[in-house]
Amino acid sequence: MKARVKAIYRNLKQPVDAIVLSNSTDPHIDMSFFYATGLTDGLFEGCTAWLFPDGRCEIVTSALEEEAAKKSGLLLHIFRNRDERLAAMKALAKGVRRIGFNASEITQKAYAELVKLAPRARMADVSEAVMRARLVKDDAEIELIRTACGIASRSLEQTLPFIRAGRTESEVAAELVYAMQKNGATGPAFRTIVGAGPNSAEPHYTAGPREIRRGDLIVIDFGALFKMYHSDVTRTVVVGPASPEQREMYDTVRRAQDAAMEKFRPGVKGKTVDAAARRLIDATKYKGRFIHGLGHSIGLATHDGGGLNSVSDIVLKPSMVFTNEPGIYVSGFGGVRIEDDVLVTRGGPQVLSTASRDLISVG
Ligand SMILES: [Mn+2]
Repeated sequence: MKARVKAIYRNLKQPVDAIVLSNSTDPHIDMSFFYATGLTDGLFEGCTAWLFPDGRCEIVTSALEEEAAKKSGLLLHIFRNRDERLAAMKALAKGVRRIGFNASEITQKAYAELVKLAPRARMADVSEAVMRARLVKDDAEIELIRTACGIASRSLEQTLPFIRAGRTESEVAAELVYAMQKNGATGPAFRTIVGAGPNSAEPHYTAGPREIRRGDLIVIDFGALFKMYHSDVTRTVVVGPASPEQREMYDTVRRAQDAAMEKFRPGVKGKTVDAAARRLIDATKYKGRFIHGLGHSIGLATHDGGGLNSVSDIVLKPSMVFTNEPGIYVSGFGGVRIEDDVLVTRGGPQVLSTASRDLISVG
C-alpha cells in the first residue's frame, strides 16, 4: 500500500512529517484508514494509521483487531487499554514537527487527544490530499468495485420477478438485499430505496409499508458492499404497461444519461458532465425537475469525495469511478432515476453496472 500513502503525500499542498488517520467509535470510522492500510475487513475502533513520507504505514491497533490487522503485513503496535494506546501513539509522534490529520473524519475528541500527545507539533489539515488520492482508484480497488457492481446488477435481475402489485416496498427491498448477500456481497452498501407510486418522486425516500399498485413507477436505488467497496445503482421499473407519460419521462432520463455518459472522459470538468444531462432535461417539459447533482465518486464510501454537479470543478482522470444518475421527479405523480457506475479510462467511459437500462415492465 506504499503507493497509496505516497499518493496522499503527492497531493499535499504543504509538507508534513507524518499523517494520522484516526478512528473513533463506529460510525466515526475514517475509511481512509482502510485505504492507507489496504485492510478490507475488521472495524478498528480507536485505532490509528500513521503514514510517513517514504510510503511507510504503521498501525496502532487494539488486541481485538490484531488478527485482522496482521493481513496488512504492516508494522503493528498493539494495545490492550487506553494507556498502552496513548503510549504507542506518543512514541510514533516523537520528533514529528508537523502532523497531518483528516479534518473531514477525525472527531473533535480524537483531535484534542492528538494535540495533547504532541503539544509542540504543528497540526495541518490534509483532508483535501486524502480525498484527491482516494478519487483515483488503483487496480485492486477497481476490481473490488467491479465485483460490487456485478453483484448488484445480477441481484436486481433475480429480484425483478418478485416485484408485483400487492407486494410492499419493504418486501422488495428485503428480497433485493437477500439476493445481494447470497450472491457474495459483504452486505448492502446503504439503506435500499424502493419508492413506489408517488414515493418515487422523493429522491432519498427509503422503503416503507406501501403496497405496490398496477401503474406505479418504482425507483429502486441500491448497492452492494464487497470487501468495503461500494456499488450504487438505480433502476426504475413500471408495474404493468407504461403510460405514454411514464415512457416519455423514462426516455428523457435515459437520453440525459447517455448525453452525460459521452462526457466521462479524462480532462473534462465535473460541471460539464452534469450540464450535458441537465441541459437535455431542461430543454423538455421537465425543465427544473432534475433536482440533484448528476453523480458522485464511489469507492470505500457511497459518497467517496467529489461530486458531479453544476458547480463541480473536479477534473476527471483515468481510474476515477463516478455514478451517472440523472432523474426527473414530479410531485404526486412519480419519479424516474437511472444510475450507473462509470469508470473513467483513456479509451472512454466503462460502465461497471451491467443491469439492463431499458424500461422494464414488471408484474
Ligand atoms: Mn448514487
